[in-house]
Amino acid sequence: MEDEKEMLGADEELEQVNMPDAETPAEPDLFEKEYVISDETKSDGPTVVAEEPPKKAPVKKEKKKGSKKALVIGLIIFALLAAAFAGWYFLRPGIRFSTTRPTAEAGEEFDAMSIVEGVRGGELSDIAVYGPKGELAKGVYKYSYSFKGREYEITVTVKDTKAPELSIKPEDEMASFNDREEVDPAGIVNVKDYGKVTLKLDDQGNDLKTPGMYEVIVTATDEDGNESKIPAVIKIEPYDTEGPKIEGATNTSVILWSSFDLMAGVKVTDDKDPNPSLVVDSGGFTTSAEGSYKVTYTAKDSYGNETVVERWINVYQVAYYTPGYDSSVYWDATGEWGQPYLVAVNRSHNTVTVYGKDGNGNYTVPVRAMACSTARPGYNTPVSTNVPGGRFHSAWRADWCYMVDGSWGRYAISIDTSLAPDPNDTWGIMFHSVCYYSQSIDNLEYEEYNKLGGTASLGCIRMCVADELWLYNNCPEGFPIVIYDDPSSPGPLGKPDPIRIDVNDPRRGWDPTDPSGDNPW
Ligand SMILES: [Ca+2]
Ligand SMILES: [Ca+2]
Repeated sequence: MEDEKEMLGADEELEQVNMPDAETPAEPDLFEKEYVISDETKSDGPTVVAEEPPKKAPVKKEKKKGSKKALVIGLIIFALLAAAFAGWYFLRPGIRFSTTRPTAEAGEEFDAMSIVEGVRGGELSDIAVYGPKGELAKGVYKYSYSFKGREYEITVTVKDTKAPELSIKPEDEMASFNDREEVDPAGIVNVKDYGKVTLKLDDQGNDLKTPGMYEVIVTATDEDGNESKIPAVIKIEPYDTEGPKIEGATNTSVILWSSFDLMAGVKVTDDKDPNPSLVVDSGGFTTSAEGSYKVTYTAKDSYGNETVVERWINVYQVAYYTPGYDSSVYWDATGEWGQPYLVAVNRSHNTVTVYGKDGNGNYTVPVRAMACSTARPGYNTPVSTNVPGGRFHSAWRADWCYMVDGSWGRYAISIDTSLAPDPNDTWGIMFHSVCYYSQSIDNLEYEEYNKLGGTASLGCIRMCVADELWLYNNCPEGFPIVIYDDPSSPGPLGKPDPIRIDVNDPRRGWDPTDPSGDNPW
C-alpha cells in the first residue's frame, strides 16, 4: 500500500485514503444505509445484482466531497507558499533608489550614493559601488551597486548643461594689445567649462585699431550652446613705441687722407621693424681736409619712430709716426675716450692730474697728482683747450728718446698735437723724464731735475721717473690729454712737493724715484 500511494496522483490518493476511513463521521452512515438496502432486497429477490449498483453511487458521492477538501487545502498551501514567497521577495535586503535614470554634469564627479534613498536589511555602508570615478566626460556610464548579494546596474547620463564661467584676468595676466593686431578675447578672460568654448569679442562699436582704453564684451559659448557674457575694459597700445637703435656711430678720429666709410661698423636695428630706414647726413665729412665733422644718422621704423645719433669725426694729421703705432683712436659710448685715464696738465702750476672715470664714463675722478716742468719762457707747451674736443691724445712712446739738444729722455710718450691751431705747436711735444746727459740711468741732469714743479722745458712735459713710469704703465696709447691754464688751483689733488737733489751728493746722477735695483738712493 505505501508504494502504491506514492505512485498515485494527489486526488486518487485522497480517494483511496478516505474510502476505508471509518473515523470520518459521514462515512459509516453511508455504509449502514447500503447495508440496509441490501438486506431489504435479499428478501425480495436475488441479492447479488441488487447489491452492486448501490455500492457504486455512494462511492461517487464520497469522491466529490474529498476533492473539494483537497482543493481548499491546496489553495491554503498555495496561499501560504505565495505569502512566504512574497514575504521573502519584499522583505529581502535591497536598495531603494531615488531614480534609476540619473543624469550628471560633465566635467564633474558623479556621486553614486546621491541616488540611494535608503536600504532594507542592512546599512548604507554595506553598499559597494563600481563605476567610473573622477570628473566625467559627456557620455553614458554604468554603475554597479552590490548589496547583500544583490546587484543593481544604473545607467548615468552625463551632459554639459552649465554655461562657461568667465572672469576678467588680473592686470598682470591680461594680454597686451596693440593697434596692429586683432584682439584675442582669450587674452582678456579666464574661462572655466567642461568642454571646448568659443570666445567672441564684441568691440561695442569701438575702433580697436586706435590706441586707447575701451569697454568690450566677451561672449563664451560651449559646444552645447550654453552661453555667458562678461564686460571688460582693455587697453590698446601703440604697436611700436621705440625708435630704432643705432650702434657703432660713435665719435672717432680719422687720419687725413685715409679712407673712411661712414657706414663701417654702424648697425641699425629695431624692436619691431626688421628693416628700419637710415639716412646719413655726412655734414661735409671728408678725409681730405683736417677738421671736426658732425655726421648725423637718422633711423626710422615702419611705425614712424625716429632715432637720431650725431657723431663727431676728427680728421687729423699724424705728426709723428712710428711703425707699429696704432693711430686709430678709441672712443667709448659716452663720447669720451675709451681709455681708463685722462691726463690733465695745468701749465699755470706745472702740475699733472690724472683723472679716472665716474659711473657715467666721464673723467671726473682725480686719482694722482704729479709735479712737472712745462715750457720755459720763449718756448711753448701747447694748450688743448682751443682744439676740437678740447684735448690731445697720446701717440708713440719709447723707453729712451733722443732729444733735439742731444740729451736723452726716458719713458717718452709723444703727444699728438696736430689739432693745435698753430702749426708750430705740432712740433714734437711729449711727456718724458728729466733728461740724461747720455743714455745712461746714472747720468741725470740733476740741475734740471731740481726745476720740477717749475718751467724748464722746450715744450715737453717733464716728470720724475716714477711718475713718468706710472703714465707709461697705466695709460695705454691714445689716452686723452688736456693741457690748460688755471692759475687759481693746481688741481683737485693739489701739487706735490717735488724732490730736490743735493747737487754735491755723489748719487746726484740718479733720479731718486728710479725703481732700478741699482739706484743708490
Ligand atoms: Ca558648459
Ligand atoms: Ca621700433
